[in-house]
Amino acid sequence: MTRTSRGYKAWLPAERWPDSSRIEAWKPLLATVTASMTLLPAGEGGPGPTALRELVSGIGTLTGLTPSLALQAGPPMIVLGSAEAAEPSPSEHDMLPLHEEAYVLRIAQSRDNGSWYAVLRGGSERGLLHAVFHFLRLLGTTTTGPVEQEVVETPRNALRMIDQWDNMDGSVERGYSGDSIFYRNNRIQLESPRIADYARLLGSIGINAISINNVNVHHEETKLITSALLPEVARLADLFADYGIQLFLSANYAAPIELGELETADPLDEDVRSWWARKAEEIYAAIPDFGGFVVKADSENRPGPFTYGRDHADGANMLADALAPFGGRVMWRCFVYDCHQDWRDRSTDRARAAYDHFKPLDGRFRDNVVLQIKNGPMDFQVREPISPLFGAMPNTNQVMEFQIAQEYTGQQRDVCFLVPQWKTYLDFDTYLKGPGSTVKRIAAGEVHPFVHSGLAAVSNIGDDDNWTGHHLAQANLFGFGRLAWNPELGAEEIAAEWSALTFGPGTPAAAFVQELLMESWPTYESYTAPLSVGWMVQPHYHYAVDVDGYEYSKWGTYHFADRDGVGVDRTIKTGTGYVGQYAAENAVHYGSIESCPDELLLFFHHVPYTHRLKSGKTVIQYIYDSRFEGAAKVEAWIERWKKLESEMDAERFAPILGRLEMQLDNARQWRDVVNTYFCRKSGIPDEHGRLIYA
Ligand code: GCW
Repeated sequence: MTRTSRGYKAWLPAERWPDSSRIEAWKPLLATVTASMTLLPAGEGGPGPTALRELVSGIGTLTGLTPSLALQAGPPMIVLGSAEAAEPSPSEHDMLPLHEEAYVLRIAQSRDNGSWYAVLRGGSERGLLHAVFHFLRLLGTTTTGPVEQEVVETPRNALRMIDQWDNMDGSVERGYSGDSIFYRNNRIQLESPRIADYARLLGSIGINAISINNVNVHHEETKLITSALLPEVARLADLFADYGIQLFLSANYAAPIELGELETADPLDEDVRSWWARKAEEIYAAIPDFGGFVVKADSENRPGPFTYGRDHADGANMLADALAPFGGRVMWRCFVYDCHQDWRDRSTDRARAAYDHFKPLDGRFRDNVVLQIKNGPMDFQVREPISPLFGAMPNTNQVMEFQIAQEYTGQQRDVCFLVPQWKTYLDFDTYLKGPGSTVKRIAAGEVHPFVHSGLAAVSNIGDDDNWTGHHLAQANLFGFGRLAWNPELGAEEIAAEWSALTFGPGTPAAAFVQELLMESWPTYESYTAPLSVGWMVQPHYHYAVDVDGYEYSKWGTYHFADRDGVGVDRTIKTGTGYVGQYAAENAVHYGSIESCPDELLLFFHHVPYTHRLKSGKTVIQYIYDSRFEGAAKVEAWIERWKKLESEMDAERFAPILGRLEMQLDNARQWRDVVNTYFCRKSGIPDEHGRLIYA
């Protein structure tokens, strides 16, 4: 592990600006830093001191300057450049009280003597830390000298959370970038500098919560809440707190049994209730700022309240009551469905499950319970409609869960920049409280009066030197943080920002990477399972193609291809009725073959291969064309990437080329298997006579 490698530094300041004129232009501003005294409590950590340290070291890395430091009393604030110039002209915003995590950043030139200054003011030290990272992003994306500007930023989502699916044996569930940075051999790796470096990466993009173990909590991880491990967990909590990030743990619903202390986990049993109440006391004694629990219960064979004839509200409330005296929260996941389905049974529809289980419970959850709902009704496929549950429980706190780890979207071997996909969800109008009830507004708590809400996502990092396996997969982690802070940011804007920070502003590599990222989701979609029918992957493993891999399985994930057609009828009249879970506007829109958008057609309808899409193509011809186009696109990327060899560092050029070549193999295999499969089923040849192995 080389902490100095380019990949390791990711989007943070990594190397000296190549042009000395840029350094000269910024020097008057960057040579002096004046910070509020409160930022330097003797020997203590916390986001304030972190902010100052990050600023000084970022300036040093980019410019080689060592700013002189002056201290002054006052609220969390840093002034760069001429402090005298800054003081007499405070902008109006400096007077406003700011939300705790908000900040003002002003760069200006003194009217008196032309000297440059910048003022960074936070609503708290956490706000100031965000301001510093904003400023460093600005430095990292500029090719010119300072420009006058003023921004006031408040995070749109209160909760911006990362979920690690790390196990204590060192493995990572759905991890595609090596082993866990947190654990090895059932021990917490406290000695590893990577954990603090990861906190830094997350802090730099505005993440404010992290759950540090897999939602599938096995025996060893169950012990994270015991006196043996809590002191170590507390040290992790401190590392994250320095970057303004609150620590959560995934809890085993059956912990009292698993730890050998009780014989039941019945949420209404008094012993169970007081066991958890004592446990909460113990946890908060060790970690006063503990965030709470993430819980996967009665899902994929995990224990839960169903065992005792109780429901999810009983289960979640019991834990919530234990945490409430300390301000803790329960993130209760809604990924609940029958994973022992009989494929012969056409009446059960896995897509319906979350809504069917949870919707009737609206109003029964405590204020400190937050339902965590996956973005789609199935499972992080390359294309799914929005989960109809999101926003459908006006009296229950909710966060949306995305998956940054590319389980079904190329596993960080294939490039698939997910920000454009996430934006289709965030921008989606649910109509649940009239027009304009978009997912991003629901998540931000602007539609229903949620006490807690926001966005959560499954992390994609591991102990690979560059964190994410594929260098370009870092863009997804970065993008999630940026979007969680401000869902109005454009996908292209985020791609541009990340590419510039990572490959250097204005470089040919940054320009091409930005383009490639923006093409990557549609490309991945075009060679894998067509028109949102989903799955078609090798069971369990979920990367390579296997069209019928899940077709006769217990998992409820079927495409129903026969000789005449393909797709799942989820309509009210003839199908599973799933579409009826949406507000009327969307139910009607998706429910009719005429109005259902092409890209979601096979999710909602079973259609003949000869059905004409809105594009004018038949379904079968669309399948053939897009599979060929997808693989050809990857070929073209490789040719363009090769031309960049002399423009960039070998450290990243070769591995990225290697991944693109793997992606091409994968794309060709998908293309040929899917095309052959449908050609054999339908007997309809390709109009253009291309090679299909029928
Ligand atoms: O997508 C499925 C994954 C499981 C995962 C589960 C979940 C953590 O294949 O590996 O388990 O979702 O979200 O709980």
